[in-house]
Formats: sequence, C-alpha cells, structure tokens
Amino acid sequence: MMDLQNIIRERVLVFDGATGTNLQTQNLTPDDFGGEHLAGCNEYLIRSKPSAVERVHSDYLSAGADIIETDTFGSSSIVLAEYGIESLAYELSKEGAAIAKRMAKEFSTKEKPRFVAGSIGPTTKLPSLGHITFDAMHNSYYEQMAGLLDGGADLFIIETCQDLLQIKAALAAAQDLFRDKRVRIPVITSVTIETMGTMLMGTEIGAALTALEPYDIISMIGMNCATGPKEMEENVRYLTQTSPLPVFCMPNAGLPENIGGVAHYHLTPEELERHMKHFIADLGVSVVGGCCGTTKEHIGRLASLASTVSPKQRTFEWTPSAASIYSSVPMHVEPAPVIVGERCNTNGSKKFRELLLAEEWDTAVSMAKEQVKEGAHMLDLCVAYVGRDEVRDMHEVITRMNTAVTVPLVIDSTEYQVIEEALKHYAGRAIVNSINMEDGEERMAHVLPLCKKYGAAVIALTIDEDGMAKTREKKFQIAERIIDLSVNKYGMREEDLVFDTLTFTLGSGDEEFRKAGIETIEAIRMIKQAHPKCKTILGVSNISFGLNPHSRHVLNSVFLHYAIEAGLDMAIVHAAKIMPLHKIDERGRELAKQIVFDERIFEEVAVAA
Ligand code: THG
Repeated sequence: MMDLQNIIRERVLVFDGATGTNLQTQNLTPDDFGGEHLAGCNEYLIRSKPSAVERVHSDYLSAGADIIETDTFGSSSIVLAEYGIESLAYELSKEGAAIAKRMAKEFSTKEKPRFVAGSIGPTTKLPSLGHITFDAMHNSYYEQMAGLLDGGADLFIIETCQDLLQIKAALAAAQDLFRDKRVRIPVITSVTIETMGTMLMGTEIGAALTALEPYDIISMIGMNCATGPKEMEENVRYLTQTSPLPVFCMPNAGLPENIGGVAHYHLTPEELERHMKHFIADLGVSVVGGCCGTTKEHIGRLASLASTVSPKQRTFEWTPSAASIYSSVPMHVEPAPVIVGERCNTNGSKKFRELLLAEEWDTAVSMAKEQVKEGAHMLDLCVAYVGRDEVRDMHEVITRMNTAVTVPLVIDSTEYQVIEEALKHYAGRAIVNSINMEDGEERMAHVLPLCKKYGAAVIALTIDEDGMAKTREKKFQIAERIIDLSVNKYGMREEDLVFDTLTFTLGSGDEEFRKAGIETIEAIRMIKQAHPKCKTILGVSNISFGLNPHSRHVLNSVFLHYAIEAGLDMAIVHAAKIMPLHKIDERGRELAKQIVFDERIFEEVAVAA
C-alpha cells in the first residue's frame, strides 16, 4: 500500500458519503436483506445482495472519493446479535472489506490510488453505563477488526464514538490485533459530538483528545455524525488548534429534521463544500467526507474541492493533561499547584475507610464530590485494605466514580491487577500512582505496559533497591534512571511522567530526617531543570505526620509554598486545609520555615508544636 500517512501530509483526502442514505435510494426489499428478520441489517447485504453494496462503493468512487468505507459499521458480534447472526461477525467483516477492496482496486490509478477504511461503529452498548464489560467489547471488536484486516482493509476508522471507554476497548483490540498479526495499519478515531456540545456520555472534545492522544496507534483524530458542519465548527477549531494528530471531519448533511419519523437532511452539496473549504483552508482539517444524508453529489463536490485547496499549515498548542469522562485538566496550572484531593484513601481517611468497610459505595463517591467542591482539581483514590479484595473494591468504586466524578482520578495502588481493573473501567485519562525501583525494574515491567495500553500518565517515586532516597542527588539519580527506562524501554514520554521526590515526616524531630524537607524540595528543582517536560508531585501531608492538627496545616502549607517555588506542579492535599502563606501568622510561618529548611533556631519546635 502507498503510505497513506505520507499522502495525508501532502494533500486533502476525501472519504465517501452515507451508506444508509445511498442504500435507501436503491429501494431494497426485505428479500434483498435475506428475509424479514434481517430487514434493516445493512451488514447482511454483504452476503444477501452484494451488488447493492458494490453500488454504494462505485457511486462514491465515481464521485471521486479517495477512501471508501466498508459496509461493516455494525458487523461486530455485539450488533449482529440483535439479528441472531453474531456468529457471522468475522466472515461478514472480511467479505465486506473484500468487496470494498475489489471496487477500490478497479478505480485505482497511479495518480489517484483508492483506499479502503474498515468501518467500526460504536455498537449498541455503552460500557461506561455498564451495558457491557470492557473485555467482552474488546473481544467483539477484535473479531470484527481481524475480519476487516484479513479482507484487505487499508486502514481502520473507529467512528461515531459515543463513549471513551468504548473507544479504549476498540483501541486495545487494534493494539492486540496488530501485535498478533505483526502488521500495523493507520487508525482514525472519530467521535460524535451531539447537538448539546458533548459526546453522548457528556464528554467534552478536550477530554476526548486528552484521553486519546497518548495512543500511538491513532493516526488521526476527528469528528463525524450527529450534526452538520456549522454545528461542528467550534469543536473542529478546538481540535485543529490543539491536536498533535491530523484532524478529520465528516459531518452530516446538516442537522436532521424529523419528518414523519424519518430523518431528512437538507444541506446541499454546495453548502457542504463551502463549510469544508473553510475547515480545510482556514482551520487545517486534512481529511473530509460525508456522514448521514450525504450523497454522491456531496462527495463529488468535496473531491473537486480537494484538488484545488490545501490544508492550512497548523500550529497547535498541546498541554499534557489528565481527564475525567467529562473534562480535561492540565497537569500544570498557573498558579501552581494542581490540587489532588487526598481523602478518598483508605490509609488517609478514617471516614473513607469506614465507608468502604460498610460497602457504602455511594457515600464514598460523595466524599469525592465534596473534595471537588472544596477545590480539588483531581482526586487520589486508594481502596487498599488488608484482608479485603482490592480488585473488587476498586471495581465498585471506579465504576461509580467514572460517571459521577467530574475531575480526573489518580489511581493509588501497589497492586497492578487493581490498577488494570481501574484503567479498564475509567473512560478518562487517569494518572497511575505509582511506580518505583524498590525491586529494580519489576514493578515498572508490570505497570508501564498498562499505562501504555490504556493511555495513562504515571507517578514515579524516588525509591530504589536501597529504599527511599534521602539526598537530592540520589532522588535525582533515581528519577533519571526511571526516565531512561520508561522512555527507552517502555515507550512512555517524559510528559507522561510525574516525579514524587517523597519526604519523611519532619514532625518527629528525628535527627536523621532534619534535612528531609530541603532535600525533597531541591530534588524537585533538579528534576524540573534537567527535564522540564516531566511533572512533579508531592503527598504534602506526609511532612507533618505526628504533629497536632493546627501545626500540621501550617507546616503543610509552608512546605507546599517552598516546593512550588522550586517547581512543584501537583500536590496531594486536603484541599480545604491548605492556607496561603499570608493567612498564616508571622510566627507560625517563621517556625514552619525553620523546620522545613532545618535552620535550627528553634531546636525543639517540631516536638513542642
Ligand atoms: N505520594 C504519592 N501518593 C501518596 C502519598 C505520597 N498517596 C498517599 C499519601 N502519600 C497522600 N495521601 C494522604 C492522605 C491523608 C493523609 C496524608 C496523606 C493524612 N490524613 C490524616 C491523618 O492520617 O492524620 C487525616 C485522617 C482522617 O481524616 O481520618 O494526613 O506521598 N505519590
């Protein structure tokens, strides 16, 4: 195959138009579909009336489409099960791709090669609502994609997506398929933004981009269906200004109008052309096509447009972020820090621990919501409790928090099985807490492939075989070792890594740990200087274990202040209890500063406080 990725860089490519709209004009009878029980199953036409499918393809190829979509939008077992023909998923997918490939070959010339995109629809189930498990969805997609690949698809388009978790299941299937077959074809991922401005599950375009951008199998990202181009404009603009990946757009022929229960689409080919010209020339969209209601006339217009206009050279501003299913939150904010609420932690909150033990899941979720109200930008979540099944507890909590919590989650567990359970049920982009080098590479070898697979970021603690590093040099040296392995061996990027330079408590007054605060702060400075793309985080409350509550708040706040000055990006704190320095009385501030910097004027303060 000619390198599609290179062609995309050179010129605008045009997808075909609506499959259903075209089939409707062919006035097919139930017999054409293979009987009443299959009427409306467009995918079965691949077998019952392939000439109808060929006709769709030849219409769009004649109109000038560079890429045609297979008639396999619903050829997964999940969808075919509604017609009782789920066992045909692989075969129909393969035959669908083969028909399209034959037609594409017929129309291909050296100057104008034609390509086949294996169409992969959203199915009829939403995993974020618990309609189906991640694994069942993954397996169904895997089978559909295997058929498409074996039938000759040149690329995949995971399209009309409603739920980020559905997309993640499809991407995991594609990753596994490419690994098993030792091939790799381009993958377009295209979400559907409803008229109200989000995906069906409530996902903003920014959250979708944050969750999908880390997947290196995605070649292009975009939008299709639900509305016409006019309604898409703001979100398309967002993608073209933000996305590191090329941008795709395939609108309907306008907003559908419901006439007697049938959708009618009114946007003319000229109007579609005008909008898409703007998207290409002014915004930088590089692949276009038509969704519901578009015809060969629409595609003819786009094809002639593509030969006269080239995409605007985009510049984009990408901010490494985490995301909930709803919205995206940067991993650095001004003023710093990103506040990570600490209370949904069985080790860090008696209340949360008791709710977990009583299995009061909804009240546990309400503690998450409370922290968001208090100003947390993200939430740390830890459900570990000796003697309980942590995987099951994580399942109970994460499936609820996935849709109930608006801010991104930080998955805090030492067990990789628990981490995977969380990532499989989390639609947004999580941060995994954490990896370290206590047992050398072992923990990284388990956790980093999961972060890669699900697109998560990860917190790395400066601990190695000798234990928790105490000096700035040792903390820095461990960080460098982790960066080297994470990037060069496990395919992570520096911006996916968040370093925690850890501190022992200063509250014990223990001689050995007097320098702990300074060393932690200076290690942050060293890491940020050498690796500005990496982020840094601290569990701030650790510093003050052993002190009385008031002293803890003061010491935590002062320590946080100086850590931020050194370049700290994120802080795990009790959001409601962090005070700005000016709110702390002069004496408390001075005392705390002397403890943090080991200035030793108040020899006994730590203990006395
Ligand atoms: N680094 C990273 N992750 C972390 C930590 C870290 N996760 C856990 C912990 N440290 C950060 N979280 C907390 C949570 C609560 C407290 C301290 C750290 C805490 N809780 C009070 C107590 O125990 O006295 C409140 C108890 C209650 O409400 O019952 O101090 O360093 N990456």
